Amino acid sequence: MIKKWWNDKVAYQIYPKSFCDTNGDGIGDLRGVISKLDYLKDLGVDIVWLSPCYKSPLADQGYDISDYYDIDPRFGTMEDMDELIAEAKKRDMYILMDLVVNHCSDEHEWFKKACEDPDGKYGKYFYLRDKKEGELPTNWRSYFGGPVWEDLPGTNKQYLHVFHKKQPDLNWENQEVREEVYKNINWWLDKGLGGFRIDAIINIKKALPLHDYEPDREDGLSSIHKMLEEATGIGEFLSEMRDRTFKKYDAFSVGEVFNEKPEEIPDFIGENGYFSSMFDFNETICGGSDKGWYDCRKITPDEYKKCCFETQAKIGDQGMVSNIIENHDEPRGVSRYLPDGECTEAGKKMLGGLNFMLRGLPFIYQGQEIGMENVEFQSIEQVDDISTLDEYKVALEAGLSPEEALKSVGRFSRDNARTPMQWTDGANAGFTSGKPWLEVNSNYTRINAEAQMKDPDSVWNFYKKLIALRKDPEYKETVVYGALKPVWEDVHNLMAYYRKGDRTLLVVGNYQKGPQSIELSHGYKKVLLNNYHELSENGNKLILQGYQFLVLEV
Ligand code: TEU
Ligand code: CA
Repeated sequence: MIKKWWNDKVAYQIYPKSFCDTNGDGIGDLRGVISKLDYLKDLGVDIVWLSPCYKSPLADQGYDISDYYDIDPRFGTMEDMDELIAEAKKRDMYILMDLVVNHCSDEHEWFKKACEDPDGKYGKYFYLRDKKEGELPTNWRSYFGGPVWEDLPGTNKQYLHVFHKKQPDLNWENQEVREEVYKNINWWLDKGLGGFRIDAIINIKKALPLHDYEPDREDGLSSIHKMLEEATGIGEFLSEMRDRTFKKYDAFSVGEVFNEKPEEIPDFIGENGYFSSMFDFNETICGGSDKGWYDCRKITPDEYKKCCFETQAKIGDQGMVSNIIENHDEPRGVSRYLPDGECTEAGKKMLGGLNFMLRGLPFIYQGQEIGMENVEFQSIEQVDDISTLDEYKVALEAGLSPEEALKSVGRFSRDNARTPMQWTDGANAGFTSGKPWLEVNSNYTRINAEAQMKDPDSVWNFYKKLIALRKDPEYKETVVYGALKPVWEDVHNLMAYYRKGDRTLLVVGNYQKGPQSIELSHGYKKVLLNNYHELSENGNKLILQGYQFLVLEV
């Protein structure tokens, strides 16, 4: 495989609104990110992905952009952004921005011009259809609930929005739209970005002509996924974008790609793939339900293992997947993937280690490095996330009581990952001197970065060791490029795999509270990582304690 500059790097996702507030307005900002670059460097982070901070009404927390060439004043100024890029560069770090181009904001000038003249140039930037009383152009359900068609203000037309109604879909079939996107990407790359995370990109290709699908709920609507499964030809857009932008700058691009087919992997992330990488969402999809979050279930350790190994087998050495346990759209990984009541320090380190040591690029989401956990919502009033509020309604309509609905939907709420970063045990966890835009998780006195940086046995220090191992000259070739080979796959609550390069490493996690032993017929050479202080052995048998995690050179 041709080696790329980003292969051996470690990435970190920042959700700016909840990361660090420096002007007391309760909203995280770019100056806050700049102030924490040394914290990230100390941890060992190389690449920083910023969730959107462009001008936006924040209807979907910035994933609804009203000016792709400017920073929203809530987050700071373009000068702050330029300073952040420069300060990162001084530290050999790279900044990725979020490329959100399936849709823009309904407050973008393009959309305003489309309302003024729906038959003119900018009307063609969107999907518009003549309004017909009592019927919709298509019966698709928005990701955020309800139909995907909304009246175009001041006209007799309707416009398509697969997400929120304040996020009108851009018409990628229109070459002029694509040119606008490429121009913006290159403008940002010329400013020194390391690349982009590519938002919701599978949605840009609609199955044409637009048509209805079999309704799958009482509301008579059908999931967008039915349309996406039928859409063909996205490769034309993605290869054009690659050739017109990323490739020219050797930029890193990581796609938010769902339900790609195995035969498409080389096209997506191969040597000349549309993107450098794409995220593994297999674990997040497992246990899901078309009915809604209320009907989703927590997956078991054996399912978690199966999902990880399925992705690894699908990708093989065709490219580099990006591995996560959480992000700004998902609940906290340690609350989701560790059995209820067993969200322990040892478990958090084991989960982090098992994911981190997989083949691919590790992405740490802000707070994951200190083991931040889900929120215990007491009332729906505490919830900000539009997706959660919609899913709560779906749960009530399905007959759950308000308490049951909040509890069942709260487990999967995106707000679990959007509560402010917990820096200290001081007021507002050191996130802001003002009133935080979203309540701080009340467990910040127990879980915060300041305390963990001082504690050699903390989750934070364990992540620091994981990152150091990835960069260790003796082992980095194996950790970065080594083949992954599952072992003891059928053993219950045990996740173990070899990484085989110029060295051979055995990564093993005892994914349960009770002990279990493994037998190493050839023994081992060295313990490289252990989330316990000791390792009990009996000949070639290793007796693993609850949630014990090891990396052994064998
Ligand atoms: O998410 C795309 C996506 O697949 C969402 O529908 C996701 O499944 C949903 O957030 C779950 O509730 C991207 C961004 O990551 C997300 O934050 C945005 O809301 C969305 O696109 C629209 O830009
Ligand atoms: Ca602020």
